[in-house]
Amino acid sequence: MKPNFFYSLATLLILIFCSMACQIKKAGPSPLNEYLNESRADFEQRMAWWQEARFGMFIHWGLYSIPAGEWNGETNHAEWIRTTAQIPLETYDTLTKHFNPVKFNADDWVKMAKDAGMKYIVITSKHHDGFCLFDSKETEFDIMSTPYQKDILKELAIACKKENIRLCFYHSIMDWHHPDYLPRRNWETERSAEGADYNRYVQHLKAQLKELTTNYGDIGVLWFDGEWEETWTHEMGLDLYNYVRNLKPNIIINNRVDKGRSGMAGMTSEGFAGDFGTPEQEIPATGLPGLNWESCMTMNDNWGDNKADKNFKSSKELIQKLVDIASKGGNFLLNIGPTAEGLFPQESMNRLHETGQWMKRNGESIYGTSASPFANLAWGRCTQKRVGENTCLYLHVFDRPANGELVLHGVANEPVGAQFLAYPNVNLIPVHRSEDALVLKLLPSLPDSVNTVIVLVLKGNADIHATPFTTMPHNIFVHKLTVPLLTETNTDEIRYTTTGTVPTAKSKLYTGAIPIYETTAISARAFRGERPVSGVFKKTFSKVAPAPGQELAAAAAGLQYLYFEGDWDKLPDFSLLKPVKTGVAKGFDRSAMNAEGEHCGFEFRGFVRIPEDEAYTFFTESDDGSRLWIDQSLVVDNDGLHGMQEASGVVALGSGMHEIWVHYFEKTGGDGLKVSWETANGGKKEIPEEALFHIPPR
Ligand code: FHN
Repeated sequence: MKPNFFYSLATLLILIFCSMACQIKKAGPSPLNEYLNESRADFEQRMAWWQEARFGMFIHWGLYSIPAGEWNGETNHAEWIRTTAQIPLETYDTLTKHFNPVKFNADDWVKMAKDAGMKYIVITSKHHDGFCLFDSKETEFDIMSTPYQKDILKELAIACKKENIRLCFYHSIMDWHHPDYLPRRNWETERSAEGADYNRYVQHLKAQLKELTTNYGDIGVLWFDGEWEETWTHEMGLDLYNYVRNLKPNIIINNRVDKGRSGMAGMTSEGFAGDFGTPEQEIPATGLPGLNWESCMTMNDNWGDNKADKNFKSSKELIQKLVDIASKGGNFLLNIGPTAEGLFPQESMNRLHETGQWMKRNGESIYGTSASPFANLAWGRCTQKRVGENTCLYLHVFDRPANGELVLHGVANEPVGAQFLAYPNVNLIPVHRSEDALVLKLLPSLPDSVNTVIVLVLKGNADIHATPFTTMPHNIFVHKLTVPLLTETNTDEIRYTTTGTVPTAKSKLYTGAIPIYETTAISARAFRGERPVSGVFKKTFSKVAPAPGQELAAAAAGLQYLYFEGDWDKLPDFSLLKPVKTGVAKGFDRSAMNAEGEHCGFEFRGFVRIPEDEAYTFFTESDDGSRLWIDQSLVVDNDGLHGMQEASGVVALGSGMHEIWVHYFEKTGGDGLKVSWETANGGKKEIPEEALFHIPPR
């Protein structure tokens, strides 16, 4: 074999080795997996335990539990006390010297959660104040700097493992302590932001998340919060979601990791990260098919301990909220604010015990269930699950109907039988069919005054037909109205009448939105061939005379505005307040508000030019509350503390000028105001500036 062959071979081997060495050198840290495009099957598998669990315990505990809501004689504070009482950092930090929860017993806490029927615990590893309940190598502002000097989260991890309860962490993105977190509080004028590096803070945040997902066993959920400040961006949210999933691929992460949460209503906007929505202190009005969400709520009015707050919800309210949430396909995260000594408040323990008693008898009707197949039930709620070849409907009877009948419209299945879930030995409950409905006949009294659960077993897969409905938001018109009808069970045919009589198999087949020109009573029902298979929809749409408009001689463009400042939880009576500023605004322009965009309100006054006689639907979408009047009559009431939320109202107006007033207030956090209109048959859009006028003062 010729020498130059070996030379060529050697050269080739050297080249291959060098290129491999480069590859290895270039590899560096392994690239993050991309979890944002997870398959539906992988997602469902990861969410399965959480969807099965339905019920968890929230725990807000930290240095703020020491003052327990009180500071300088005020008693309306809680976990936000460092900000709401404007406590300087140095003063607040001294609380670490007094945090010594000698009565804390992790086993007791976990057993109380378990006995209450809860399957997971979400505890504040770090709240906005920056104090860490765990031993973090990233900061001295943690439990190891207190007299207690033991890792609370480690103790809880051990106790949770013993009781097969999933341990989860609430971790705040916003941090009022870390020197690199921005922005500073606007009242912390003496605390310089000099040298603060937000990107370095993000690295710190990631390092702590690595500690939390590495040192405490199989963490179930990372529950982020405090994502709303401008410094935290959508890109950071996507990156953090991916980062945490790479640390722990099966962990579940809420939607407050990113910027897509719609205020307190809590659901996630399209394209943002987060495995479940987080409605706070509220429950969605209806089920949200296909979405994962969890309503978090306090037992009283505060998350952190407030010793003056005795406004506890009753056990009955809490149980019915749990059922309402489960009947809409959601989870319930119920909060405890422990004392600085490490005890649950007695009122909380009582409620946990009573809820647990109910759950011991009826937990089957909550765990692993899915949302009700019925739009609404006047007497209570329904949850459901497949059991073997059959379907179990769990009928939660809050209020026994006077006639003793539970009427379930649209159930095509044959019933196998019905009985009290918690009292199976009591005699079976009679079930009979009445056309599309199954009717259960109840005894004069029910065994559980809070919520009696009846399990109705249906043969096979649920075959339940929704009653037709309309998307027409209001029921008045001036000239003509086109009424759409829909049904969720799209295999059915809809038949209808315009005389209000109940449709039969011979009634008109619905083929498209129904045009009406006079007051009309529409009645509709779903049919499968000749057979009625749903309940009956009935609604009357009324033709009304429009309120006459007026012509204004000296109208000028724009609205008058009065700008107020104050701290409100709902719209104040602005007529009793002195405005800080007044002027003329183009439309509903709020640029007069203070730099923080907080603790302020507006009254907009003027006229709106109505182009033609019609029924107009007006909308306000606002954070926080708003109201709208036309010709001094209230048309839209959207008051209250909430994220961007929309409300509407309808009024029939003649062409010409009509007086319009809008009141709006913002407390803290996000803010916004949009005022729109829509004609009965037209599109919805913001009221254009050119339609708004005022009468200049003489
Ligand atoms: O600011 C926090 C608040 O303190 C509490 O932690 C709640 C619980 O979800 N989350 C934020 C308010 O939306």
